[in-house]
Amino acid sequence: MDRRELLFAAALLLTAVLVSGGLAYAVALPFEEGFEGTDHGLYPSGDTWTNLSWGMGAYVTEYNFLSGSKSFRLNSWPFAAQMDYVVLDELPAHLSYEAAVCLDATSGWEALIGFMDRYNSTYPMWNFFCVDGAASSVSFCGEEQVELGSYTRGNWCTVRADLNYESLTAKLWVDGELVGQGVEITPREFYYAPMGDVVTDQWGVASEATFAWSNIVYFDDLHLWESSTLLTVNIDVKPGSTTNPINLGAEGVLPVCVFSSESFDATQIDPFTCELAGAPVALRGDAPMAHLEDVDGNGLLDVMLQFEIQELDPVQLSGGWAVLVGSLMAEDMTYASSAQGEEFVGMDQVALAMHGVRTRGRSRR
Ligand SMILES: [Ca+2]
Ligand SMILES: [Ca+2]
Ligand SMILES: [Ca+2]
Repeated sequence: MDRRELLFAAALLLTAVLVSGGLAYAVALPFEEGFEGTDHGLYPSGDTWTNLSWGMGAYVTEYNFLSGSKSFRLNSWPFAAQMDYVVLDELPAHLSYEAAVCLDATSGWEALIGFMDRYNSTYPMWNFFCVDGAASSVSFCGEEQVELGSYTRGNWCTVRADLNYESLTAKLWVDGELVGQGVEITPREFYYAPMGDVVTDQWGVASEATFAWSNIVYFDDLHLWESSTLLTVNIDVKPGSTTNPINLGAEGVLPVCVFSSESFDATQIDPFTCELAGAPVALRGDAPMAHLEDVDGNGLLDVMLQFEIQELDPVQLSGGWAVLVGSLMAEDMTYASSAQGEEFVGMDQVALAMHGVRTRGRSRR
């Protein structure tokens, strides 16, 4: 294809995009795209993808891929980025996205992954990754740019952001490794004078307009989903014991401490919602056996919960771990520490014993 044909094809595609512009369907979460359902050389099929800025082109290719046999290839002009996106039908308070990206070994310079929009002739992006072939680096741009690690052109790299729009922070991952926590992000919706009310619901991939003649980048295995709102908390089965032996044949209660931290207020736990290995908190009359106490002496009150040993499910403990699940009290949902969600989970290792009756003088310990 010579350049004139290419421009003509680009113009045709642009027309097609403009004509069908209002018809693009918003995608539901979870959204997964591996580009296997489109023939080589074509724009992704269906009404999912929309072109935002047209550079040299975007099409599904069989030349490079991470999974299956295809990926999405984007190529920009020096002054025209190639940007393509999907519209999300919802923006949950906890949203994660993941994408695999590969910069062409010789002609790949910069790939961008995240939320994008158009304002006149500019293309602002929010909460996006930048994979830079010239600088050999991966960074993330939320409220500011954060360097995350190195990258070598020609390799596939997987980036992931867990966005928490309540605390306005993100956890960031590169190739499955947690490389950033508490990174400040841009809100889901905000007011920006030149653009008015901005809703960051267009997520996609881009080949940045660099000064190189061609900037060829590949994307595969795109994934967006509503993140778990489960909080992970620190617990201690049998405070004071490090081995945490549980004699499943015994009567009585098993104490478990749930610790407070700077980001979690254990005093807001609803004991009636707590379960340890399937057992509810023991009752004394109608009251749950729970009390507040600063067990670790850090100045923050922790919660001591008592569970009936006979109610514990041996099967759930058989792996050597006791898992506690529960919820915070509903009226406390405005409390800052519960911003990540009302449910929590914690676990501790235990050593099981099954003695029915201990024979005096013949204890094995
Ligand atoms: Ca694929
Ligand atoms: Ca313990
Ligand atoms: Ca404490």
